[in-house]
Amino acid sequence: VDTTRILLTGAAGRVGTQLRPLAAREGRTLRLLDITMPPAVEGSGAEETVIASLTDAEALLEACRGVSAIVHLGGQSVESSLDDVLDRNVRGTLNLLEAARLAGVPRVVLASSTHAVGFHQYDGTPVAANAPPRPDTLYGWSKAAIESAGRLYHDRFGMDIICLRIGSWFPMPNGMRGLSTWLSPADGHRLVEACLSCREPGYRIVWGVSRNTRGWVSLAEGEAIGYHPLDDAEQFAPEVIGRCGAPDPADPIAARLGGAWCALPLGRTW
Ligand code: 15L
Repeated sequence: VDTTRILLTGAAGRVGTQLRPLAAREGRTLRLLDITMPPAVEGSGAEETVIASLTDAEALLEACRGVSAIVHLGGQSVESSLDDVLDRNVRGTLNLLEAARLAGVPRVVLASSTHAVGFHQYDGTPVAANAPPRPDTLYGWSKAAIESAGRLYHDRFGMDIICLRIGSWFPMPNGMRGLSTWLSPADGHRLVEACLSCREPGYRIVWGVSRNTRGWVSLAEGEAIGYHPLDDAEQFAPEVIGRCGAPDPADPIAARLGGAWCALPLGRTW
């Protein structure tokens, strides 16, 4: 599978910036797309930069030309107004998928989120990667919409589309919930490489989490495409529990995959 030129949207964002040096390799060019200039990052490899918005169909088509795959991280990454999530996530992703189709890009990896399924509850059985949408916010709903936009482009045009239900991609787990939802940057990179290099994935949804002792979700779907996570948030448990206190088993919100997001005011801007 050709991975020599990859378009990375949202390249100036937190996750994009972490991914760039990890995804650098001999013979590969990352084409970075964002609305702001991505920062210089030590260890990054061959890169091209496109400053463009996901609302600019013409610029997206140009950006898609000559790439073998797209890793789509761009858009709104937390709860916001309906207009924001519609423009940045729903329209933005549809614009990108259409540009990919027109340019003949065969594979698109879409960043979805736990918040597309945030109301699911862990009951001791790992939650499947294709559990039906149960969004916890307008943001989560827009991620569910992105997943089904990918399905549309797969079913209509045969494009390979892999949706990643990313947990918490941070250098360290962000609080108690993070002990279950953490995706280490190294595992995030492993996941992206598996998505880029697996053969004939078709349409699929995969969890983006590490091999967490307190994990809630199924790793089987990721293993099926060659994603074998190596990190475990448990190494941070003493520090996190010391800081946040022991989990309350009776807390109805804590058992939901989306955690506190299940109780956020809808459409709240940060
Ligand atoms: C997300 O979807 C967000 O993009 C990210 O900022 C985190 O909040 C993450 O979920 C999470 O649930 O930890």
